Amino acid sequence: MKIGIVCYPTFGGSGVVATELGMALAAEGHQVHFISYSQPFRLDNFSGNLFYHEVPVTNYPLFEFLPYEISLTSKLVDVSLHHDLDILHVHYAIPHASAAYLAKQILASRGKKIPFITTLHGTDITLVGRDPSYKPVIEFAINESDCVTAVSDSLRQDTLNYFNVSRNIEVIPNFIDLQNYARPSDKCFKEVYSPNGEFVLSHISNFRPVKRISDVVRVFELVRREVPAKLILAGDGPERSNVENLARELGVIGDVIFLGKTKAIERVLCMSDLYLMTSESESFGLSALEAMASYVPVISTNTGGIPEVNSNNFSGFLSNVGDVNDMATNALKLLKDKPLLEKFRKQAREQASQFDIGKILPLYEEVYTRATQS
Ligand code: GMT
Repeated sequence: MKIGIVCYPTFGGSGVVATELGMALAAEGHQVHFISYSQPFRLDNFSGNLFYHEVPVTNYPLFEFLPYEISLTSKLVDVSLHHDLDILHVHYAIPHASAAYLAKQILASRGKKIPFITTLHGTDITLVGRDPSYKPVIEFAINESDCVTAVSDSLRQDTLNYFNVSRNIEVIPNFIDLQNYARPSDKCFKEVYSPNGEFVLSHISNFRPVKRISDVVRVFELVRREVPAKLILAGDGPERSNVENLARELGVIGDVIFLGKTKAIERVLCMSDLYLMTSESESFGLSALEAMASYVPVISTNTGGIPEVNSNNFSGFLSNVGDVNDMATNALKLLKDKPLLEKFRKQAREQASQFDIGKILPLYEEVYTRATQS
């Protein structure tokens, strides 16, 4: 099949999932065309059936805001026609679903029929999409999609609650390629950050308020009162300086390592003993799944789709949003009991294996087949 995949190229779960999906589809023999405004950061595979088309957003002195959606639509029309695509798969509804809808109409006027799949990822529904300045367009584009998927049942429910959606939403969970995540070993170079064998706790995100990273630091401070520990924070974003200030105020800055944006996610997880996810809202929590695949138990909140990923008292523990005392108690329960930590490490990996790409890829292929045949 010839598949056009639209995604945001930046650091963020939706772009990661779209890119990994595209690369896996290409490995299965499909021809995959990525369409994005810059090269997706995880797109590092070369193969004869992988292509990348950049959306050039042209500026003009008249424009105060760049017309990204129009440029994207034109690129979708162009690539669909010239590469004779069978299907478009857009990740993140805003504005990708509405651009795909318009491209589909334009292509129909030129005699080419092409269905489009919309995958909802989270903030496109729970934060941004609900805003009245986007809602009517997003609602319409969801209803007009040939197939709609959501990355968790929680996100499916949120979509039905917030929007007037008349069509079926299928849940296809996010995935990881288990073989890319290794069991912690000497090759992790853990001693670089933990020279005296301190426990390593980690968190990876885009440092947006929804992640509540100050809670990560508060949990860490409570843990470090009782056991020697280091905290690795990977990523960057609007909350970074608040988080640094809090770490200074709490007197833990010397044990917190700010890595900034990094592609070396596997390396960070490889040296981690526990992963912290303190989000206020999370449709899935891809980084928690990546941690579990790396044998790292997850101490998380119980919001949104996280309970569908992190199994309480098995792959980690779940607490109410903001309950840093409970999260610290759970972390210490594992860190103070070596056999229990080891048991949870194995269970985390076992839980992650349910989301291996080998199980999820056929679900997307089945959706594509159905959409192109109807
Ligand atoms: O979490 C973010 O801030 C990034 C966002 C995105 O659009 O890339 O992540 C969303 O999609 C991920 C992939 O499906 C999910 O794992 C995240 O849970 C979801 N984020 C939220 O719902 C806040």
